[in-house]
Amino acid sequence: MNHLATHSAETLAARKAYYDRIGADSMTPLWEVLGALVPPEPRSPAVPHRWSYADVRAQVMEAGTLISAAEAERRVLILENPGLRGQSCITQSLYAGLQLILPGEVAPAHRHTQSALRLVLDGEGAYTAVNGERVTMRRGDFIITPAWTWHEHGNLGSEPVVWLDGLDIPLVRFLDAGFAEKAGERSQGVERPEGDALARYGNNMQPMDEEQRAGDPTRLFIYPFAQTRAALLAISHGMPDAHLGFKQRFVNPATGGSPMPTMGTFAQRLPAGFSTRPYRCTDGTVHVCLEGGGEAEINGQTHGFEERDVFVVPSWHTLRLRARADSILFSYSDRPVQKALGLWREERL
Ligand code: 1HN
Repeated sequence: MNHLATHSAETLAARKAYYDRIGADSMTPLWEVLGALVPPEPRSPAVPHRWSYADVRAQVMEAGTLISAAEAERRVLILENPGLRGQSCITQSLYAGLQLILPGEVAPAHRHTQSALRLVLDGEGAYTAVNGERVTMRRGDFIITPAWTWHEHGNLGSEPVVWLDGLDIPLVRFLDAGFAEKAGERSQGVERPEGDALARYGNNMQPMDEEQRAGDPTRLFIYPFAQTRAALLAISHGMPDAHLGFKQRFVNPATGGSPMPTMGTFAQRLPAGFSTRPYRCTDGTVHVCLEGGGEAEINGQTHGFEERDVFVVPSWHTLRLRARADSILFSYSDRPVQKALGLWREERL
C-alpha cells in the first residue's frame, strides 16, 4: 500500500466494503500485505533469549515429582521462544526441550518422521537406544535419532539425567508431513552390542555393501564429547577465525553432509578473552554452552551464559560472542534446509 497517497473517506470506505465482500469469498488483496510478505530482509517474530540451566533444572526436577517418564511418554519442558509462545518453537523451524529421566525409569519406544538430537547436560547412567543399539549418555555427548528410527531412553544409574532435545518439529508441522508410531512392547530388543555403530561408521571406514546418498541421515548416531573436545583443542593453535573462533560442523562421515537432513550441528571453541566480530546468518541458531562461559551480544543486547545454559539467536540477528573462560559451545540450526533450497546467507561484519 502506498502510505504517501491520501485518499478521500469515500475511496477508503469503498475499498473497505470491497475487501469485506471478497473476504466472504475467501479472497484478500495482495497490495495490503505485500510489504510484509516480502520484507527487504528477514524479520523474525522469534526473539533472542537465554535459559539459565540452574533455573530450568530446578523446574524440570519438580516435574519429576509430578509425573513419571512412562506416563508422560517423554518428560520434557519445552523451551518456548518468548516471541512464539504456544507454538512449541524455539525458532520458527526448530524445537528445543530439556528432558529428565530418573533412576529406574524408561521412556518407551516410539518412532516419528521428525529427526531428533540429544545433547547430554547433566547426570550419568542413562542410555538411549536407536534401532536396537544402546548408547550410554555422557555429559556433552551429541546423539542422533534419525527420522523414523525406533528410540527409547532408560536410566540404569542412581542419579537424574537431563539432556537437551533438538527436533525439527515446527518444520515438519509446517510441511504437514509428520507420522508417528508407538512400539507395542515397552522396550525394543537389543540387537547389537554398544559401540557397534561407532566402530562401523565412526572410523573413516564404511561397510563394503552400504551406499549412502547425499541427504541420508548418518548411521553413526553418537558423537562422543571426549572426541569433539579433543578435536577442538587440537585445532586451537594459531589464530581463531575472527567471526567464529575455532568452529567445526558435524558431518555424516559417509557423505560429508549434515548428520540429519533438516538440522545442522556445530561445535565451537572460544579461547578465554576472545571476542568474535559481529556476524549474522539466515539460520536462527540454538546454542548450548558445554564448557566455560561468557556473553552473547545479540543485536546490541547482552545475554550472559554459563555452563549448560541455552540461548537462541534468531535469523539475521547480529551476534558477537565473548568468552570469559576457555569455552566450548554446541549449536544447531536449519542451515542444511536453507542451503538445499538456495536460501542461506551470511554476513561477516
Ligand atoms: C521425542 O520423541 C522425544 O524421543 C523428545 O525423547 C522430545 C518432542 C516432540 C516430539 C517427539 C524423545 C520430543 C519428541
